[in-house]
Amino acid sequence: MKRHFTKFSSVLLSVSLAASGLVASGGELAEVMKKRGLSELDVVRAAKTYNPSGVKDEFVVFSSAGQAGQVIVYGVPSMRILKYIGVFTPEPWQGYGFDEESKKVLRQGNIRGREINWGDTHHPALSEIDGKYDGKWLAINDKANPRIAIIDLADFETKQIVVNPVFKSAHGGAFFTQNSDYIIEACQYAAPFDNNYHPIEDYKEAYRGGVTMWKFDHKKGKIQEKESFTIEMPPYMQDLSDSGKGVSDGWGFTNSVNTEMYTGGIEVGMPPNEAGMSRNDTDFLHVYNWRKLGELAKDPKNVKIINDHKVIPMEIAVKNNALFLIPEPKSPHGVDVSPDGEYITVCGKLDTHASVFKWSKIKKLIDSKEYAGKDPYGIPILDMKKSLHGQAELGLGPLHNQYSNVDGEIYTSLYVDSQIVKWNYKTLKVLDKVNVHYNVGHLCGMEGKSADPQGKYIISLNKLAIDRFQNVGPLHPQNHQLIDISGKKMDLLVDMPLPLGEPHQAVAIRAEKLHGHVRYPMGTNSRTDSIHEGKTLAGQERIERDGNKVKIYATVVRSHINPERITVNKGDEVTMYLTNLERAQDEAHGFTIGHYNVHASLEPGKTASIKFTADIEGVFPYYCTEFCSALHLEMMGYLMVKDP
Ligand code: CUK
Ligand code: CUA
Repeated sequence: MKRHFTKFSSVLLSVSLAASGLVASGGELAEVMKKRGLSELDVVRAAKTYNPSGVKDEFVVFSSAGQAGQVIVYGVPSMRILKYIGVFTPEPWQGYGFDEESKKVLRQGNIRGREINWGDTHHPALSEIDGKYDGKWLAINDKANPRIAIIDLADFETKQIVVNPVFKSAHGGAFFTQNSDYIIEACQYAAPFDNNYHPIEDYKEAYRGGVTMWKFDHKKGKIQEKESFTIEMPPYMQDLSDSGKGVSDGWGFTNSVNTEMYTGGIEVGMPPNEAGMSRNDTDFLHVYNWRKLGELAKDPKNVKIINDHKVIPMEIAVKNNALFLIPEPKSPHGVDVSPDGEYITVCGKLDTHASVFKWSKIKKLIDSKEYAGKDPYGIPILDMKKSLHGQAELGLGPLHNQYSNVDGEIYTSLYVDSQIVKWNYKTLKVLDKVNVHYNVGHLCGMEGKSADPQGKYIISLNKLAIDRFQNVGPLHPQNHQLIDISGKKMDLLVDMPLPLGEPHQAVAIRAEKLHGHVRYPMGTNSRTDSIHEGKTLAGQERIERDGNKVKIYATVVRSHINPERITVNKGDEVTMYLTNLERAQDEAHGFTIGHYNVHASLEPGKTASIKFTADIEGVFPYYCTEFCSALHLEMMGYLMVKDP
């Protein structure tokens, strides 16, 4: 049953409490309000976010977990955390990094033979069809080690990690194109595309930026590395990006930060001690025709192969009228394309204005080859004024934008002012501002960057929490604040501490679009979605030995682990396949053997395996790690390791 408290009403409250067997009078509510020091407005706000037991949320948010390298899932409006998803960092609850199947996924993220056990996640993105979220796949980038991970929203597990073969860092991803043909990942800090040493003095010649277009197979949910390509760009520190949609479908837009090409200490071609990276009043918005470039990349004549990866040189992109620059206010953060694809809003954090570019104006300049000049690399520059629809003065430190279901309505975060501003990108009028606590980075609308924004709420992803929560030491949780945008004035409803890394960006989807499974087909390897070679049914449990290799085919079901005794010789290489025979919803078991640093989470139907060398002698209890039934503690056995 869904209950809506739109207005404080003691009559309604006492009726519904009476229905649950509790009796509350208006007097009791007044007493609680008095005791807790709540105003009537507080109670209304609480009622707008409160979910009675069993009631679910209207929206689901996928938030980056920053330096934790994970994804955080929570519901709106309740702001209840539902899950952490292991992505670039091992996560023991899910067995992620502790069973063999997930280790294989994590190892896809090895770079030049090195295992990397963390990530700096920034921008999650939901897969799209016609620019609308379809609830199938989630992609997220790692800025520190330029990688993209793909999470399957059928089971909320990470299925693939790809390493960018030419970038050395990547901040401007992940962004799906409107039919999920590609995922955009822009480089950040320019570096040589090859893996060799090049002195910083060679910055202009040997260092490069760019945008990688990862080819995405939407059906399989897999990035196709061989069909992906990178568009070479000058060493301008390309940054946040967005894909065109609707009228601008086929094009991509990427900001840049350091068109001065300042390199710190030694400034290339410039006298030292200048203001460095923000000396110029403008940086460049990169505009590129990824669809055309994707066609060009199929012909070997048009690409350089670097680290086994296709790179389209700048000259080729320019020659084919597929790469342009437009001056934009310096040090920009977000570039956000409107739901219809016609307006492109850029916020430069050192400028108080938001700049709204108009696609039809840009397209006209491109089609008529009307250029204002060329950059040092020969890329045509389009006139800023002629590309602009207009600018709006918003406040200090505008960063990112989200859209709502009202035509022309846009919401922008103001980092320095610690505010969210609501304005209209067509009329360029500011409509409302609300204070947030404190220093907002990204903001998250409900499907707020899709072709079909839902309105209703904005979440402010604040960089600082300062005094909002209980002091838990010098490292504070971050603060996500839920704002009701359904009225004329914005109303800040509630704070939620986010205690797992810095959630740079979050994306929200209508909950009804998600169709998570509750069980796997029996014997499934969840990381590959195929039947596991170690699938074991009841009665098939066995121990096989081949020399010093021991394979155990085991089952788990309430309330036994079968087999219950395993004896091996010291030095044996042990692989244990575990199949959860349960079909009941939520009947997960876990499995571990003490001292061997292994753990598997076994959801109904899943087969996972653990592998180790039995190099220490002794008796090691193994047991189920999920409290699964009244006989949970009895779900155990012994691994006996003897010196032969
Ligand atoms: S972001 Cu990642 S550091 Cu997306 Cu605003 Cu600034
Ligand atoms: Cu199975 Cu506890």
